[in-house]
Amino acid sequence: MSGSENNGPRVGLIERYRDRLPFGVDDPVVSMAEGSTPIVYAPTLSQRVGAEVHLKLEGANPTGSFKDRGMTCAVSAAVRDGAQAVICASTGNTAASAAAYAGRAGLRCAVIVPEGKIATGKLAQALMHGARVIALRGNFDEALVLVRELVARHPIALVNSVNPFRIEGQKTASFEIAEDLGEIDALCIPVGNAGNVTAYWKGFTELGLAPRMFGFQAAGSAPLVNGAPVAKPETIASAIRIGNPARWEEAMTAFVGSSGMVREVTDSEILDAYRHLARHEGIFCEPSSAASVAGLLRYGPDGAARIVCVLTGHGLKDPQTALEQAGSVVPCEPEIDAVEAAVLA
Ligand code: AN7
Repeated sequence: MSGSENNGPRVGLIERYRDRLPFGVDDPVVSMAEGSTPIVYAPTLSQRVGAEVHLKLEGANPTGSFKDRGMTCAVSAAVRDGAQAVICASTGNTAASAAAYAGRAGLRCAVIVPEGKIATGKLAQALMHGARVIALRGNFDEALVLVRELVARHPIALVNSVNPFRIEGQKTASFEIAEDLGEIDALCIPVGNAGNVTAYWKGFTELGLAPRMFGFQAAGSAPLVNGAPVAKPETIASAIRIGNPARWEEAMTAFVGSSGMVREVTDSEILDAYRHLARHEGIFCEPSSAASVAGLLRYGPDGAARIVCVLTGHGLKDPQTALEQAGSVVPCEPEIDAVEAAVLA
């Protein structure tokens, strides 16, 4: 049989894993063929840390982040339940994903984001997909408290990761890792609101697997590391600028239950990993995603031989940070001597 055989269009994760998700065959499915993302071997990282390191490219999802895994489930369930509107608080990616899936489902969508603190691409996405974008003069944690109050007053479906369907969808990333690589020893993952590490651990647990969960928070926003909420979280990694994670207990269960760890990485370590991935692995992720690799580089594999780092979002989400971190362009007159000098300099 040839490898070019046509197996039909790629399916989304609800269809792929329906037997392990809370959806029946007749339930409505709002999908854009999310999931089934690449796992790419990382030669330079493997060499640097002395272990086999793979990268799970969640930026390859339809809206450019892992949030689509949870959102296909949360929005499909909202449609099944007859919801007319969805809402979330967000540092950006949840907003972009909710807006896209709600648009596709014909639902209204509102997103509450911290004013001036979300990456440009994410803002553009939420607006383009037709969400009502509310810029809160406050941080993510305040936004989450307010949307929870709002949904208690109005029949609007909350699609933050406090929604159990989000966790169900996101756990499928563990299934994919197990199918593609077999058993792994450790998973390195950035931690913000702590939904994703909760979901990965649930997925591995359902498979009877227990890789060590190595979670990483930005040093200025590290409540789980400190053991106390952070009132004014700060970090260049705006996606994980979160001071009071909603899935606090579940995340700690994952770290303890897997003999893992939750540790911090500085902004400069995050940016070093971000640039290394782009330059030497050919992979452009957003700064928050690079926290997984920054943590591995700082703390080492700790005995793990085969490791997956989750790269949660695409680098194009945040062109501003990229341009600040990269070299500058070379201006040039349209003449061969000038071009030659510019190219060979
Ligand atoms: C790229 O979009 O919280 O620990 O509101 O966008 O499950 O919160 C985003 C989080 C990691 C952390 N990497 O995941 C939001 C939001 C990226 C992210 C995280 C986020 P969680």
